[in-house]
Amino acid sequence: MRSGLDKGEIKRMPTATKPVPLGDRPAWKALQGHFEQIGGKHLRELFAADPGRGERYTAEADGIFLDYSKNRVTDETLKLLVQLAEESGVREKIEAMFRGDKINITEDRAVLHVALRAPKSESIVLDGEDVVPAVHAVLDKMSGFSDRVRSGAWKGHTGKKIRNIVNIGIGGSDLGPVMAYEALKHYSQRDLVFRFVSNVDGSDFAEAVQDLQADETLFLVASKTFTTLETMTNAHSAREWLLGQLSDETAVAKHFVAISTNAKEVGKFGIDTENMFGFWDWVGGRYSMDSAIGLSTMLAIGPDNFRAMLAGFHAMDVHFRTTPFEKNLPVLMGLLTVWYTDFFDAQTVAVLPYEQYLKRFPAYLQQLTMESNGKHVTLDGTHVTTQTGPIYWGEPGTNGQHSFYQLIHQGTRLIPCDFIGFYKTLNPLGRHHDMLMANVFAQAEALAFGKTAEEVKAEGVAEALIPHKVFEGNRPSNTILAESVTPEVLGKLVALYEHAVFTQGAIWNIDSFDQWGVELGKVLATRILGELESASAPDGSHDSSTNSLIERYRKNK
Ligand code: G6Q
Repeated sequence: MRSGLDKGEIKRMPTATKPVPLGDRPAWKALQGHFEQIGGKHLRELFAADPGRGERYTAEADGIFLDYSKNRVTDETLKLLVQLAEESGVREKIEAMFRGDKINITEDRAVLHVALRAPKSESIVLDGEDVVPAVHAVLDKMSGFSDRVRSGAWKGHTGKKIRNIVNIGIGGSDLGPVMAYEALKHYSQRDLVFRFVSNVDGSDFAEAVQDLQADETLFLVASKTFTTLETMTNAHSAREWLLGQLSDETAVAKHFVAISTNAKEVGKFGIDTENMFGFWDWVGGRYSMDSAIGLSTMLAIGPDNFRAMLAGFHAMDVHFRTTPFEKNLPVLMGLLTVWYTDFFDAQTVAVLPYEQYLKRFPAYLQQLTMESNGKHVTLDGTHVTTQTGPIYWGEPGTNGQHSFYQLIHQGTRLIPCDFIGFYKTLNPLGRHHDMLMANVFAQAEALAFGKTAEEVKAEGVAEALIPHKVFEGNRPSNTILAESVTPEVLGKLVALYEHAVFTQGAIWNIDSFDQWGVELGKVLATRILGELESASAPDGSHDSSTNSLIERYRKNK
């Protein structure tokens, strides 16, 4: 168990976490009535009734532009959603997070990823101590180390410079680093090779190192707890692989560094704590890519670019904290998700970046959103009365168009989409970028307005085919635009989603910062592992399906 609490005990419940039950809030009741009136309205009608809608339903923060006009909302909807946010204590909850209150109540922890990107001049006091100087001390240590590796001053055991960097971590200690590396590859030092190993499946490690030389390879073991089964298994295999080539225990010091909050376990593994980059229990795994967990990112893009990314995060933090809800990007996006999830019964949200560099962004967001808001009880332990976190998924455009967009356009489900595009490409190549962006705008337009039977008929389509060629439209989307994929813009985009997730969790009154749902499987796997490896037959104490699967595996392995 990760928390310092005894089983079942929740030390304190901040007053801001005890709002009126969601269904009893006046704004919620008003939204129910309002939904009856406008839920069936078509975006065609809404646009026809308000020609200025496309300009009006927009907001911008530090160069991140959001067009939310293609959502099934009116002024009244937006007013009621903002009222819902106020009644749900979103404002107080934002302040509680930034102040360092222990809002992750089931783990009795503060939630202070915003401190990771606070400028040196700020002060955030937690348990009587300003955490900002410690954050900057780690950043400075990371910068010094990154400079040495990037310049070749850091030598491996045989005196060679490091050419390969392998990050070993999983979940929050992997998805952010992978996503950021891919997103910012354009800025990366190209003579360094980066690999990421996460899965306990040995093929992941084997493929990652099969063409690498140990004496030119640096492993970053990234684990907040330094006890995670997958990561420790991979880290031990990495050590064996290294020693298999270098045959000298002292080589470990030159080829392994740790990123962790657990100095004791790091020491036990044999990594000099001098080569450890720390962070703190108030950084949740899925909110940790801008802590020392981002060391691979810094090694790839350099300290200055990393700091620019942090500045981007911080700019969005300030926007979130200070901007009225009506113009607040994360709040608006969070509220719209609640609107579709709870009133339209939408099950999923598609995130569709029209930018190849963001190809891992949807996978990253899956953890951020679903581990945060996939909860079935409220902060006081009672069962929620509405749906909570939707399923996030997506692929970069235009690839998705030739695959699953069919269902978004003509299927029976409502799938709100977030389109993400950029004014400028990092790789100008003929007409490519205009073509890419033409597709973003075209998809959002087609989803919203569709094509009527009359329009299809007017094209001379045979009667029998008309129903097949009709696009009902009325499928909502956001369009997010920014200059180009820079470290700063990436920071802003990630923080945008972090805070949108926060807003949703605040409305649902759930703990967006714990993850108890990952525990049961871990415990069962440990027990089953013993049964798979044991020479004697297992006692058959599982259900009949699990028993026979175990038996079949034992026979055939
Ligand atoms: C994230 C979760 C989880 C965590 C991994 C890795 O919020 O807590 O994804 O990041 O389980 O944990 P360690 O970093 O402790 O190895």
